[in-house]
Amino acid sequence: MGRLVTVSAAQLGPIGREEKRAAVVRRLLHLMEGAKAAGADLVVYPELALTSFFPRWVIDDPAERARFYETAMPGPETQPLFDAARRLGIGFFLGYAEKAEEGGWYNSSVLVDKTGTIIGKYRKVHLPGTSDPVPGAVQQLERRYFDPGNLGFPVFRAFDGIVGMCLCNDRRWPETYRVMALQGVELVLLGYNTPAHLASMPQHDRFRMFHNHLPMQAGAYQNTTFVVGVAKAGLEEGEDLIGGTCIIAPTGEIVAEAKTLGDELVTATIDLDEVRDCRAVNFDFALYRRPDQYRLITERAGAVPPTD
Ligand code: ING
Repeated sequence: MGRLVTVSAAQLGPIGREEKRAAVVRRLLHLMEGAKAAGADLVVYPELALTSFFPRWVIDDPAERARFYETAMPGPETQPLFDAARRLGIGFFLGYAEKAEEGGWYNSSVLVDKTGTIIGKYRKVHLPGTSDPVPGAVQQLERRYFDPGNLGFPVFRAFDGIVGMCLCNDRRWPETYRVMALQGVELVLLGYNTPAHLASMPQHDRFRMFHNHLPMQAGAYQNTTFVVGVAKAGLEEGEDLIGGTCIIAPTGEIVAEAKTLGDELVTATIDLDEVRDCRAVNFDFALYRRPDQYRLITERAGAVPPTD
């Protein structure tokens, strides 16, 4: 009998700019109750799951911008989530915009156990887009509204395994999974807000879902870990966001996937012991990896071609 964990990926449909936190939390609670009814030990919400994806707008008024951040987690408006987790006996991952007590603004997530206690926090490392507005109506201003994550890629003993977190663009970078895999991660939880159209590269629109699943499947396979990727989806304030919420096995196969662009639970029971079997096939890190030959990965940010 393996280490069975039932996970519910809780995809969210659009969240309006003026949608009240309490209304969003009611949607999250409804999904949490559905996850519990499906037998889930853990429910995974998207990135920035409490608000509309506000980096799509230029927001110069500091008070208006502050509206989108949480000054405490839990705070008064999110406390019901923690209370429900304790009452139902289910854990959760929640993505949110964090105004840090020590200063700084982060695109963050928390991992919460079945008693409603925060096990760990993550702050998004890879911030896409621009610091300044670009021509056009739809922006990607995460580098304007968030500081780079400063907590690394921690992993936590939870849900009978080793669990890690990342957020959206992080899933496109192999280093994300590898740093967690070097700490023994068996289950990576992530949320995303990914536009279906990039004005700067319309010819890549046809790759959008392929480039969503590919890095998560590769990350799962190359690091022998489960990956749960959860979308904020649908037409949100005029911007099409992709769905594709999924649960991926350490073989790289997608074992469950969302069918809609709205609030939808995608649930699967996974056996964390499958990680050990996949590692045995090819990925015995200690035996096969050659860090002495990989130095450039940590020493160099941008590519430097040969001079000759
Ligand atoms: N969103 C997008 C993502 O990485 C993006 C940004 C979209 C980058 C498409 C490249 C191509 O999924 C966030 N929030 O990171």
